[in-house]
Amino acid sequence: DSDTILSSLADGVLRLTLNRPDKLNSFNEEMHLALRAGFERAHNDPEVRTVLLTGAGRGFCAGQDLSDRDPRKGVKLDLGHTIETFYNPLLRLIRSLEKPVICAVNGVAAGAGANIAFACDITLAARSARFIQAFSKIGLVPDSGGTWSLPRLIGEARAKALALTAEPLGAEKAADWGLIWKAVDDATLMDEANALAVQLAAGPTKGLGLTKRAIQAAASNTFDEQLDLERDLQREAGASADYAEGVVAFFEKRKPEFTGR
Ligand code: T3D
Repeated sequence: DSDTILSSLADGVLRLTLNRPDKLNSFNEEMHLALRAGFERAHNDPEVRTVLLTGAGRGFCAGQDLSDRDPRKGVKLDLGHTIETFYNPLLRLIRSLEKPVICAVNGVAAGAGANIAFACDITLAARSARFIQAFSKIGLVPDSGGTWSLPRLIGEARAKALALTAEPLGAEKAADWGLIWKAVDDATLMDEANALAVQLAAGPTKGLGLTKRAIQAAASNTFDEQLDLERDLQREAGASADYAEGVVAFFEKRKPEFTGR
């Protein structure tokens, strides 16, 4: 069924909701393809100026649907192939999208579900949500960029402990440690996430996208390379219509009306 991802566009925000609540929104191939299609649309459709990703029901995402992985059903898979075919393209789409990706973690985020949340640009979580590197419980290795993002965001000691023990991490602590932007009351999560998404979608999309690119590039650049990159990206941002509008609005003492170009 094609309802595994609910998708709607309003106010420049493409809302993508993981929608397999009976399975805590764990991934099967169909949901992978539908989510990928959503992010591909975000890349290609200029009407989309921010993506808001969340989950339906009580969980955000429990990672891979393990019912597709039951060896008792005679299933024998090359997991490297499924990572290459499904998870890696999704993570690349999220990171390379030059528009803000907001994630509203409405409940438990386990396995790939947790690491997808950490790959988004701004992640808010309901206070009751928890993040679990569930991989080690079933003999697997963190994927979806987890071995890259965890040590960078929280350092090797915490990254290793989370990954090796699969101990659940509450939303507050995830925010204190810098894994996510903030933990908010369960009742206000979606209002806050929506308001932030609408605010960013009305922003200077070009400049926001270049900002995302610059910050991500810092992970592998030297200081000098980063200074050069800032020069190049500032040149590009400075040629945008939104920069002109921003400066004129400043002098006219009014709110800028950005068009995203
Ligand atoms: O295979 C590859 O392609 C490699 C890629 C791997 C990527 C990965 O993400 S590997 C990690 C896979 N995920 C997990 O190992 C997490 C498994 N789930 C859990 O550990 C727990 O469900 C949670 C900690 C996430 C939540 O616990 P709890 O107690 O809140 O809920 P629950 O009762 O365990 O789950 C509720 C239902 O969802 C339940 O179904 P039922 O009994 O009511 O019919 C449960 O079976 C189902 N469910 C939860 N997670 C999954 C799942 N069904 C299939 N796959 C799941 N991952």
